[in-house]
Amino acid sequence: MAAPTAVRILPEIAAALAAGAPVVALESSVLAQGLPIPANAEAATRMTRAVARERAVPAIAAVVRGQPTFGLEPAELARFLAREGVHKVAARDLALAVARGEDGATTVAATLALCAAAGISVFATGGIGGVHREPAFDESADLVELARTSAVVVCAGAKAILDLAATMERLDTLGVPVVGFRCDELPGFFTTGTGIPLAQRLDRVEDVARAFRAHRALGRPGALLVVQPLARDDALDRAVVEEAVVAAVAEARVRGVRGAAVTPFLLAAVERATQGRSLGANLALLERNASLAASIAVSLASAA
Ligand code: PSU
Ligand code: MN
Repeated sequence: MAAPTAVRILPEIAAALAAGAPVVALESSVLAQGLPIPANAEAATRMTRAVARERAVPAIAAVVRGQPTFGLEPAELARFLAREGVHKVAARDLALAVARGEDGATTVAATLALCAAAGISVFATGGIGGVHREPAFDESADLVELARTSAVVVCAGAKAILDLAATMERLDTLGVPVVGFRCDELPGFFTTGTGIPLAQRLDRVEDVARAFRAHRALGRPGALLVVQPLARDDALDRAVVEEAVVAAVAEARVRGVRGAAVTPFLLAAVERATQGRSLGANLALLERNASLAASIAVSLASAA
């Protein structure tokens, strides 16, 4: 499918899209805001390699000096990893980042918007944004973009810093199907489980591909959200994470952290409270999700 000229797509990715070959979109906000230096470079390497290992083409989304982009040149990636002057770009910020010629790292919401523009239908991330614990009216724009972008999105659930039950209810209302890949309950991002049951479970990549084809054939506007837990060895204890999150939310309240700064602040606070163990889990789940997304993209491409 011909890509609109508004999005710059690196040749390897454009060729794959034109040939109907598997492509996996990756977001850049997790690299420029979600993870510290140098773990962010490790995340980029592990995610892109995981996609390539499954024989799909990785496509990192970003706004590069005002240009919406899939695929970063090495020097551009280095700039984003160094994160100086790189803004966090959510859906609402896209047009302004372009108009201002900024470097922008795209969140799940903004990456989904670019996926729709470029015709990319599989996307891997760590954990989606959702309904915050407080204030509860702080809801990530990820949710509404998931409701309006037809794509398979692979994640480890919503980020543990959120109100997960409320986030699931919002996904329900928005008509976003949440499918457990080899799991029956919502994974807790850093933890394998949350006790929140899922209505749907699939155990095979081909079944996910089939479900997405049905979803698309029905003309459903939104995403198919595929959630998978990290491996037990990489997961953190639920009580440890919960305690860290409660402390992080309290600290954010005291410091008056608001808006787009909330999620990066809470992730960094949880990392400190778990002596960096949440960081190891975050890297592991990013790689695992990239790998599953790539297999789904391969399956979709082979049956096309
Ligand atoms: N997943 C991670 N780390 C992150 C994020 C996701 O493991 O930093 C980012 C994503 O880009 C997601 C964003 O879209 O956090 C949500 O931010 P907000 O709550 O402001 O919408
Ligand atoms: Mn918010």
